[in-house]
Amino acid sequence: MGPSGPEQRLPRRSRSGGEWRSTCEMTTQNARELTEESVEARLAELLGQERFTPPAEFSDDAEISDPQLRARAAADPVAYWAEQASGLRWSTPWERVLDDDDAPFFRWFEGGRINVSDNCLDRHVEAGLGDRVAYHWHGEEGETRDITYAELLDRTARFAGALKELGVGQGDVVGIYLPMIPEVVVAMLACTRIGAVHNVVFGGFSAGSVAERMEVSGAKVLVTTDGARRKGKTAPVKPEVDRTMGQLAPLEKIVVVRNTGIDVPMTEGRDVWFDEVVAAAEPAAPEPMDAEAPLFILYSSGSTAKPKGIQHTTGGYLTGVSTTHRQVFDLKADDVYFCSADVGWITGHSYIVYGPLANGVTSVMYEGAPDYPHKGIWWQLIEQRKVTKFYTAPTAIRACMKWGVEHVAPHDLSSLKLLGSVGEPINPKAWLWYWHVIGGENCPVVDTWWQTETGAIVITTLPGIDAAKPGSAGTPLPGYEVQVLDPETGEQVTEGEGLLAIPRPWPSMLRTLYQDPDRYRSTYWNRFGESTYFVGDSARIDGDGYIWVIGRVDDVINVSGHRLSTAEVESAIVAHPQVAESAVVAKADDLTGQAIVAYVTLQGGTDPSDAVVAEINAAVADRIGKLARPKRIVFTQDLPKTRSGKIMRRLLRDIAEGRDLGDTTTLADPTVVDTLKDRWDAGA
Ligand code: 6R9
Repeated sequence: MGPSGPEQRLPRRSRSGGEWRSTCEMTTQNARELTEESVEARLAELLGQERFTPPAEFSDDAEISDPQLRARAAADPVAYWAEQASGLRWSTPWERVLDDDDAPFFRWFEGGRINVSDNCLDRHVEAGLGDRVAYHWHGEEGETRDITYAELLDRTARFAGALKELGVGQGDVVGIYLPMIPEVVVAMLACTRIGAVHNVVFGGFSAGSVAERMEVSGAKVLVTTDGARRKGKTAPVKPEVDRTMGQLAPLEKIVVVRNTGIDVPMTEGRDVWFDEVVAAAEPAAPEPMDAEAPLFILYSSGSTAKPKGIQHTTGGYLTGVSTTHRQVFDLKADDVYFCSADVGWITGHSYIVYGPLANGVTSVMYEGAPDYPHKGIWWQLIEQRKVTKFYTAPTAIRACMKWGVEHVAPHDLSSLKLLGSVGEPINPKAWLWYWHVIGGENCPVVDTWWQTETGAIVITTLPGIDAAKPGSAGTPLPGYEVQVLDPETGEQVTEGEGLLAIPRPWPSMLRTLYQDPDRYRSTYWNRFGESTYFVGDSARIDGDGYIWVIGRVDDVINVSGHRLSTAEVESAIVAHPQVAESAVVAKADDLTGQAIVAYVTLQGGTDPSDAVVAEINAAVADRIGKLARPKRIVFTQDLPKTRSGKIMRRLLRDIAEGRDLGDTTTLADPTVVDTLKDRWDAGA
């Protein structure tokens, strides 16, 4: 691909850096004197404040400063998205921006050809930015690696060549099961370079769940590692992969990244070392891909035990993530951006890999946990790398609040200019703590609402022009329309509560569920018709059009911003030979947002041995991952069921959250809940 095509739209350098910095330093000076008491007192003062307007220094230099942009985009959203897409490098221009002939199977930028790795790497290197650092990688034990755009391009092109030599071609699925190391980015980009479809599985999931996802997606190659580090310990990964993956028919090759250096078994003819194939390979050129060619599948939890293979495509996804990343994070060429998510989640895909690289910014990538080697590690990294934009989740903010300001106070956070939040509703107190303690009351906080399905941020505040209301995500970004609909009538609610819906297609939307178009249709397009996307969240809209997301309306639990399905956890529990039945519900939790509570009936009695409890927990950890282990398991003789045999989960949630149970007359046996309540209160 040549350097022709539209001029690349890279962020400008910030104008008033010096002025801004001095203001920030003043506040951080105060921030260093933070105590729990001073913070408590300040938050109490701020709790009454409904709106937080952007600091003037920020607005003056904002990427989006035109308050009319939303209105202009709304007048012709298709033209607006075409304008955004033209900032990318296309090898063949599109013929039609939006094809909605076969709704809900929408197509964007039809006829266009584009390569994602070309846009994320080659384009910047050709523009002379090869020496710019793409990632400052920080390991758990304090190691650092700086990877420039030129280096990332070289590694990616070589690994793409290696994948081709291993028999991977356009449309083939490649599984990626790696910790937060630079190779995860190389592996993803290498797939996009040759049109292979990646299927990244979060490193915190068990090898068993990886095997399941590899099987259902028909992955040909899996890229994994010898072992992973977590909080000072090394966990073997490859032996676990072998144990669960050995029998998978379509899986032809396993590529192993040497990460911890532990000794691992390699199967002759099937397993190869990443560094060896990269060294031996010829670099591959980026292959122009159809705009609608599948880019990746990412499994996400739905209402049933079977995870949904959410499928994104090439041109629309890249347009959505690059546009929203630039606008929401107010990108400047000298930014240092840090997103604390894991690459295995959609936040990592869109806002650690594709958005930041498409925009050519420098990111910090951290391998470890927020409390290892110490509870101030993020703030230390922000200070050391002079991070300007930081993006994390409410659950992490609440954990930091609990750990105390003493872990923040020693660090100079005056480089920060903007803070982001994602994954679940952020409660106003956590918002205010973030704003006051981390942002020094000088950084806009953007609460970004979106989903694996939406691919990119949909609702938030434009940081240079919109006031933020703590607890509300804000309003739809330009080019999007979002509605709150009455659950009974489907009518639009202009002020009040209802179900969130998106009545118009957008470029980075999912295109289907992998090999399951019927489920795609029935999950998202049945409730309000074939052109209105059913989100699955309930929300309130206020008189200013600000949206306050309440939570999921399906059986999806959100633990620390991670989506898990109740059915998935239940199946893992009932797999235990002594378990007869299980019902899993979410309980509100101060730290993790929601926590998992499992009600379990055993074959033969309600009093399990400690071994059974441990085995149930181990089964959940093995099938799904440690994060899905129930916070509490209540053993019971019976579960509350309707006469038709449906478990009444509402009652189980009420018991767990200590609410009044209300009407229980529809139950087949109303005494069941009284016994359950007693067992709950007794801590059984
Ligand atoms: C990006 C991501 C999606 C679900 C979504 C909603 C919840 C995400 C939120 C939020 C309130 C926010 N959610 N961001 N709720 N405010 N800012 O998290 O994707 O893992 O697919 O989860 O998360 O319930 O429907 P995903």
